Amino acid sequence: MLASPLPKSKHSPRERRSLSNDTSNQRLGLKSTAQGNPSRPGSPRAPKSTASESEPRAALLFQQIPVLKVDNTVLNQSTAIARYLAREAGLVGRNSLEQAQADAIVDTINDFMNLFPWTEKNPAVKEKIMEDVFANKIPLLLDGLSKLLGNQMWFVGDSVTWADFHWAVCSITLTNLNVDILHNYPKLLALKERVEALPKIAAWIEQRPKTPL
Ligand SMILES: N[C@@H](CCC(=O)N[C@@H](CS)C(=O)NCC(=O)O)C(=O)O
Repeated sequence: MLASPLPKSKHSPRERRSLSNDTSNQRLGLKSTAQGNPSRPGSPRAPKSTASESEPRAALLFQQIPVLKVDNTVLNQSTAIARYLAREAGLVGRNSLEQAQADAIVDTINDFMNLFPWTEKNPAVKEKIMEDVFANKIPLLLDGLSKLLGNQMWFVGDSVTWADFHWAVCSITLTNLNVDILHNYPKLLALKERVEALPKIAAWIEQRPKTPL
């Protein structure tokens, strides 16, 4: 991924990186979810990406981050990037329905995360919206996700998908904003911890650059 001197992201670089690294089931020590493994010729097992901390904003087609360079192709839109990486890694779901279920979870989480006033400049307005989102909106998300998960290990089917990864990442943002927010959702907390305990994810968390975000 490219980093550029733009305003702070709603997801930290570390969180975004956690979506885009070491995601294949094989590399995670899990059985493959069959769909999306790049067995076709010319399709890289893991996308080659190049990054530059000093890439100028003007070089970005839409002047937004994140972007992912795969060879000579530049992909924008974080969800499209995450879905591409998940597809390459076999983490999108075993069949078309599972893939739609995973997509729906990611889109739902994004809908709620987008309610936060990430770019609001006025502190008083920002605080008021934050309070409203935490009081009236986030409980809907957490209740729904908790019911959806039930007693399953993973959100979709019987193996991890990028929907679980997305939850693990976004739940960090939520708890950074409100440390108590998951206290009443032990199953969702346990899911986040399950993702973070996957051997390759745990290894990456250990070795990744330590940043303030
Ligand atoms: N829907 C896009 C949103 C991208 C976006 O808003 N990026 C922000 C940082 S989180 C940005 O680059 N803002 C700079 C600007 O718009 O000037 C995505 O998910 O990638």
